[in-house]
Amino acid sequence: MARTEEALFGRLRVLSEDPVARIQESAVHAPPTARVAVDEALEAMGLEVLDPSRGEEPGAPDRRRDGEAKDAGLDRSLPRSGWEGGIADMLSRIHQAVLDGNIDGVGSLVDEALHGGASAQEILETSLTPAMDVVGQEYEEGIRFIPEMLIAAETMKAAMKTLRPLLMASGVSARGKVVIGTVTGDLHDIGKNLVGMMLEGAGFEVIDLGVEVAAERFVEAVREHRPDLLCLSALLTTTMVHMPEVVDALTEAGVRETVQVLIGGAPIAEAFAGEIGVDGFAPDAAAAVPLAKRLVESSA
Ligand code: B12
Repeated sequence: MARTEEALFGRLRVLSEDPVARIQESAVHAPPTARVAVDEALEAMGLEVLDPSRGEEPGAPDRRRDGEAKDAGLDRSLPRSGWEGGIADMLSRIHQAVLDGNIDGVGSLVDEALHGGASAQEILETSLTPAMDVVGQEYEEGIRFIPEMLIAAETMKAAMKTLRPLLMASGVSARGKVVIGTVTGDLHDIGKNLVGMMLEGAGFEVIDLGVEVAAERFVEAVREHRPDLLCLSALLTTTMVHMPEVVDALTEAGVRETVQVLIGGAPIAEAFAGEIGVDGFAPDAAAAVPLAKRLVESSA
């Protein structure tokens, strides 16, 4: 793929040059605070974010993080002030933190809510999960774009760091277990990661096998983890053909009936899912969440 080849999705421009995808923001009119947060989420995924409106080149110093974030009042070392509005207000602030992508702030909000008397389950069910539903819905409606969805998913994950042990201790089980991976020969993982994050955000326990996962490895993981759902991703027309191999391997191993199989990726269409006998296809991460919920509920 040539260095000049560009793909525009949402408000991001991906400059696809091996070995790392370089993402360049197109002219986004977002405030500095939102830009810093989005950039951080993308960089956490190993992507270099460049802003052409500032003439940024690969390797240039990060002026936004050092300068504008402080100018915009985003000095993350400052403690957040408390509030007096009671549990309902705390829960609503956590909900809002996910919508705002407040990755750094959400942990202390969750801590304060727990100290204020909210239960982990209440925070999950009243604040976090509904916020992710809104994020998915807004993505479908074209109000949010991939970066905002990523950052909301990261915020949810940050909140779950505190909540997960409490939920496990209190016996609240995850919505279901998911094993996810990109099929053999395929290195693309941005979309797969996004699907994994959104499913995690929706309350699933997600086991990510990574990229270039061979059919036998998927079978092993199904035997080992006994997931409710197996998610397969492929971004190349040359690798989507490995999806039926996974289905065949599951059948041969006698575990096909124990798991719902959901597939996705840019070259995949609904008809292909029907042809290869999987249980579902979703075109994007937002659509994957309700489908995953339906599949898991229907098999319970
Ligand atoms: C970034 C990128 C890369 C990066 C990957 C970095 C990474 N860590 O992922 C790098 C530079 C490594 C790369 C390499 C290659 N790439 Co590339 N790449 C892209 C690019 C530009 C963006 C993909 C992306 O991340 N999109 C953003 C994410 C969010 O979207 P997504 O992946 O589609 O995922 C969404 C949905 O598809 C869905 N989804 C995805 N997986 C799953 C799974 C489930 C279960 C569900 C339900 C849904 C789901 O939900 C996701 C989120 O909403 C695309 C072009 C494009 N517009 O797609 C080309 C593209 C996919 N690459 C292409 C090619 C040809 C290659 C190379 C073969 C180039 C080469 N000659 O070396 C290599 C292959 C390497 C390999 N063995 O895999 C072609 C594929 C053509 C084809 N149809 O086969 C594309 C389409 C470019 C093009 N126009 O030709 N690539």
